[in-house]
Amino acid sequence: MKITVPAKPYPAEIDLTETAVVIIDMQKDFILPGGFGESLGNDVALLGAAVPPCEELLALARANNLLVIHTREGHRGDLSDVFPAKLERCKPSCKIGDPGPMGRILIRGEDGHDFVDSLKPLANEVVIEKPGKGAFYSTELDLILRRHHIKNLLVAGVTTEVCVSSTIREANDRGYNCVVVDECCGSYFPEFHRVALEMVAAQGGIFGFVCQLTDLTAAINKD
Ligand code: TIU
Repeated sequence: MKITVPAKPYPAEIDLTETAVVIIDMQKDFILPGGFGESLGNDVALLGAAVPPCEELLALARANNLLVIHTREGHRGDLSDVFPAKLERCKPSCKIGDPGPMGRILIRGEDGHDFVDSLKPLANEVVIEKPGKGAFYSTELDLILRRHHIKNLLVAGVTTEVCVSSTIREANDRGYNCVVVDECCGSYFPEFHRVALEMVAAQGGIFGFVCQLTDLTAAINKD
């Protein structure tokens, strides 16, 4: 089913049968106090605003049988997949692997590494465990998308200028058509959110499209 979504820099025409929803890193470690995001000195409350729109997007995707991909940033318990630069840089108050109120920071299997309660995947949805910022780096994401003949990505998650932007750029170079859903993304820096999305849509859509959730919902529910 082809739909036309009002978007920047111009309406995005996408075939829903070739479209996946990719929700980036909606993990407690970034969104709740006591996790990785807070250890970097951020006010994590700023990301909470993206949760209800992501819930809506997830419901929309499930109602329309779209492929849903959830990604999680995190590492092995022995830290064998973390480069020293990532461990040391940012001078965090707690390092990756240190104990925190939600378990060891950014370690797979710990509570903080898991998704926030309202955005947990269903059994039939894909979870991509990623060691980097971009969701294609060192993961099976490209393989899974190609296996499902996906050409378009509806992109959501946190943070807009870090993992969301890295993923969009990686996706763009691999030939995917990204439509970023504005309210479904969030940043510790509202200005960075705005500018990161402007960068996506600038120059005629150099990295993709940016749409509003209400417009996407209306376009999908039109038929
Ligand atoms: N620090 C920050 O803004 N983000 C990250 O470290 N990871 C993600 O964006 N997921």
